[in-house]
Amino acid sequence: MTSEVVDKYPSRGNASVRLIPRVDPVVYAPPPVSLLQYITAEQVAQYERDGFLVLPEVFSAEEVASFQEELDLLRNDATLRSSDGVITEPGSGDVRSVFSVHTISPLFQRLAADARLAEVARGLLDDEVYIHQSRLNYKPGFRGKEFYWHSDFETWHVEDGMPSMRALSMSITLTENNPYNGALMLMPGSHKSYAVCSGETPDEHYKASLKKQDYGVPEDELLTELQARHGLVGAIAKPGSVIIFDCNVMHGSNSNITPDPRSNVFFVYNAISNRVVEPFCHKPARPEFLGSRKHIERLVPETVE
Ligand code: 6CS
Ligand code: FE
Repeated sequence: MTSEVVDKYPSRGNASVRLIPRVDPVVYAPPPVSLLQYITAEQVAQYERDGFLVLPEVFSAEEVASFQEELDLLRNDATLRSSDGVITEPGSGDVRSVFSVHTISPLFQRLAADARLAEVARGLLDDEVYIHQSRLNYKPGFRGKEFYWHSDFETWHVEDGMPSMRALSMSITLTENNPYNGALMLMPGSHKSYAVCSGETPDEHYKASLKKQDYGVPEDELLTELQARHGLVGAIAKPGSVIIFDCNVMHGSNSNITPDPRSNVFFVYNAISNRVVEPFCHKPARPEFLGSRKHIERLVPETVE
């Protein structure tokens, strides 16, 4: 008898569309003293309450310049461009995302393990961590399209088989994130409710959803209810800042019609004890570049000299 993992957060299919309470903690242990060099106890409390936190200008101008150089190299890499892990914008050939940058770029591999990120993730999740997913989102000027409202966890649970809400994203801003060029928008506190979505997950859904997501998107009335309860905040930040956000916080970002790109690199830290199982939509698992499955290795945080 195979030990079926209990689906704590059913969504899509015949699940009924509503908000259900989160049954998992947000912060899994009080911050150890070693964490306080990166994040204060007050900031941990704010993260627990809101489901996200902006740490301003964590990385130096020199570090940001090296990330931006890598961002341009990857965008202009002709071989990479033809791979499945590179997604272009709907309606133009502009690069929208490059996935799995922690496996294709030594620089971003080192950044994912940087203690300023990995130690904080280990502390908040109170476990060893591995990278579930990484990506560069370019949000280019003029033609960078929106990322509609969603909970990352709903997709990672249903389509990747992530059992519990014991994961978080760190988005490092590589350009200005201002109110006009498509900064991340979040509903503070929404991470404590799970928005059950409607619809049947299409086969190979990711081939469409990474350009424009139509499934795993909450119904209008749930989004209206969540905004009424929690309001809406823009994560406005200078380059080199870190936006930490819980896997289940409701977020999205608008299209960018300004000349200024809004480019961020994202690392998704998942607790080793929360490694993915079979997808809860009972369809074939998504490819490795979207969700680590075959290569799950504990991250060893590195301090930069
Ligand atoms: O499907 C995913 O995993 C991706 N989709 C979105 C809109 N955010 C999380 C992740 O990058
Ligand atoms: Fe997302």
